[in-house]
Amino acid sequence: MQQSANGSISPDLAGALAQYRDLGYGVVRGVFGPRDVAALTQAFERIYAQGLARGASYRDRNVYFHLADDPVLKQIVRFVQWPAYIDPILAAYRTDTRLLDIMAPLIGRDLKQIINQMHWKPPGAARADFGYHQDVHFRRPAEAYRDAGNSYVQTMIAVDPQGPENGGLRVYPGSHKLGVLAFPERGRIMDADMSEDDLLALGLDPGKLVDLELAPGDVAFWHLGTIHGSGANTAPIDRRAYLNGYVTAANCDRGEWAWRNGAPCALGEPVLVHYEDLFTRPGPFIIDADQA
Ligand SMILES: O=C(O)CCC(=O)C(=O)O
Repeated sequence: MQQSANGSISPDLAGALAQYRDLGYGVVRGVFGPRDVAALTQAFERIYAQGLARGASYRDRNVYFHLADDPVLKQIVRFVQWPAYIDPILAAYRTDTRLLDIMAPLIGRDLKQIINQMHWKPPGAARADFGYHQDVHFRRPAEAYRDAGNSYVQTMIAVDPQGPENGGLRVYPGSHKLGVLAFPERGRIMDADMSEDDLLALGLDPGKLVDLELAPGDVAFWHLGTIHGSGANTAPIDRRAYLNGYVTAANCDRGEWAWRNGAPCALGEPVLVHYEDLFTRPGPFIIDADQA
């Protein structure tokens, strides 16, 4: 528990918040306990099985399953966007007070949610990298995200232990102060390997990169401008992570409400987040492998 009953901030959380402001990322240890991790693990297993059973990428309004043909494992579910619409356990964690306790000192207590995403890197998957990037490039249309640098924070709950061996997150400390960088064009970040050449092309020193070592239940969080990526899973365990990104509601025209004045908001009929055709082509529909 990071905050005391009177709302004061624990030294651990204070340290992580200070590091976020200084270096663009923070980690709070043990935010979620073994029961939470067990519930999340089961949810990941449920949703993964649903994805594989469909056999192809799939959309139903904001819910999107992304399957990939892996050269080694044949077919994997790489990520699912907005599973909280279809799974009450995942819905409960997106508005968990323990996440609000980390967000509130940074972006307030009236928050919308822009990202709700599950990531898997099954052991042995040959293609599971996320190339280096800054999330700011994906907050589109830009005019819908006002004062983005001060208003938006991405969070990630570790479900499995994670580090460089199983494709954990690697960050470039201080990069949130470098502005919006022109990364070399290499297609979608989920199709690009985590190449240090991208950093060299920007005049940055790959020697400064830091691997985040997380235990199940730890929460990492980072700034919209923080350069990060993640590599292959060469370990015998999965690397599963539950990502939720929040924004100060007054500064964003998109997203689902997460908390109003600190009170959790349930999901209802989907609103516009990323899927531009939500109202004209809601689905459900299968997406061919070459279009996914
Ligand atoms: O799961 C990962 O390692 C990738 C996370 C990421 O890059 C992102 O959410 O922007």
